[in-house]
Amino acid sequence: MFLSSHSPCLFLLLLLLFPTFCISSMSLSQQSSWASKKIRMRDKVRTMFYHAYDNYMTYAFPHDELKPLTKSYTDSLSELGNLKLEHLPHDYNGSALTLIESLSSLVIMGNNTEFEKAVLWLSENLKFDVDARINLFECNIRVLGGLVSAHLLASDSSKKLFQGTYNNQLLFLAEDLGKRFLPAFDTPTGLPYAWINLKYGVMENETTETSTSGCGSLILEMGALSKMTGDPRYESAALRALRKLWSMQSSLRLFGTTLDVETGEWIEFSSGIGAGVDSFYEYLLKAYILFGKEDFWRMFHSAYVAVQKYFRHGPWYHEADMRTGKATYWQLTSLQAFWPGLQVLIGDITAANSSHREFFHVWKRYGVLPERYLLDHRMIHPTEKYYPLRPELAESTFYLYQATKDPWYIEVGETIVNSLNRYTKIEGGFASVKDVTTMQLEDHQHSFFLAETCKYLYLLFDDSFVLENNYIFTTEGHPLPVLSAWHEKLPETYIPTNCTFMKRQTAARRISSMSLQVCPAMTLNPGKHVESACHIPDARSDYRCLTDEDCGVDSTTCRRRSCSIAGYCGLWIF
Ligand code: DMJ
Repeated sequence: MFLSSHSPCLFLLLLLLFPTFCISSMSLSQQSSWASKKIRMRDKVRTMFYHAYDNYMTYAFPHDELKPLTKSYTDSLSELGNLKLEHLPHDYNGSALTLIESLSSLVIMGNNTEFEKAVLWLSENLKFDVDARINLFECNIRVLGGLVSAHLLASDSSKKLFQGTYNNQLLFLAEDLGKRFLPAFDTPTGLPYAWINLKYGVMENETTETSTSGCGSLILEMGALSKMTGDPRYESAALRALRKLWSMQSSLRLFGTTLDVETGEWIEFSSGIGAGVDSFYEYLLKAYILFGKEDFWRMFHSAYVAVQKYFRHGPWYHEADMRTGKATYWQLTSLQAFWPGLQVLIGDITAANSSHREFFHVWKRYGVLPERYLLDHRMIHPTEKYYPLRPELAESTFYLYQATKDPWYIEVGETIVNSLNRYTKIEGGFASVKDVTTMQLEDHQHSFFLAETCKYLYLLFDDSFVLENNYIFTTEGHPLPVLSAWHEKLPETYIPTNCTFMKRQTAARRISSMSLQVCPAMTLNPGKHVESACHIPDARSDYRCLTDEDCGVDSTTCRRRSCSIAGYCGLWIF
């Protein structure tokens, strides 16, 4: 972590000053060669990001997404519907989606000038009072999440992202959008419609079917919007939907995949941790980290135990019927690859590592991850052979590297980067893969390639952004800071720095409390004293343990860590 943002020379100097820094078994020359590899790889990812971004800006902006093969654009996202910019010509149909999605990545890559330019453009041109039918879930994670996160970054005076003055323009946009979401929740159950017209609300004869993620993954963005505006309606609506969904769990504590928002009945009883459900689990844990409400932890705890019990088969996760717990589909889907990253956040490193290895195996076998792989037949699903530049494997690789500092994950990242450049990079940007068996391409560069795929790869090789602050990433990869003002548990003393400190000799060096959370004591020097509002370090410096007594208190949640069966300190729930 320390090496990533510093040159090898600085590293050598630090070693001279603080010999105990060299705690790993790696030799000096190995350490410095890893450090320079990380810098090289970071630069490679930056080049990838700008290749995607510049081509989008040239051929697609201000439309939604780039079509890199034909160097044109698309506004008709099947998942997102269309947003319009009112002042533009009548036939214009875009929302500059990829620009919104790129905001936080621009900040992470240190491009403040482009960030400011983008914010100013959006504040002058983006309007939501348009006759457009949008998907609530997608619009929430991509547009609302992108705006909320960028607002928090822009208004963080310590970051000095703006040359001029920032007047909360993004917050006003976010609030306008949030208000337009509210009619979707006006159902007998409180479960929101999946689709809503931004100008007219819920359309006549609108479908009443939605997904578990569609109802259960709104709380981070809408909760943050309420905290920032002081208007409780967004958080209340998201919370009411989540609670209703929660009440619909089976006696086995499982959930289905699709449901009816008017009746509150399940439609699809089979589910897993992939499509239609994934971010529901993710948001239970992340809402706990962001808001510190004990209830979120309890929900996550119970849901996680059920997932491990009924879906897990060794390193794989199949689907099961929520009523019986019986396995339904033995399939690995590319969306499931986010799960190891989530497991890292609770300290379940061993399980995370073993699943991650299997996903990486499949990646290596095909060059990228096929959308669906049939575990029972050991073959790709005949109609889902595509890879739309998804981020999930890169995301988990980033988390696992944070937790273990095992250079193997750097190699995994390098393989991912090389495959993306080899198979998907073309002159006009990065193209999705239509068929991973032939590597035939498809004319689509999804916005999440810039919001997530490039971002997580960049953070894997250069984590200076998370070192300085404590962020939780939304399901679309937009960072939200963990603030005591929004948090039920964090003490006031957490406010000024939002960081923990490691005392080294006389100088205190800032380290991220996220890194402590995901990486129990591992990045610390043995024998050094760690101070934070509530953090108590683990007894052993190698983040292993024999009993709970060896584990300290987590700095972000102030919760006691316990010792897993595999001997890791973490926010274990068993
Ligand atoms: C992203 O839009 C989000 O991560 C979502 O939760 C599911 N996955 C896609 C990208 O694969």
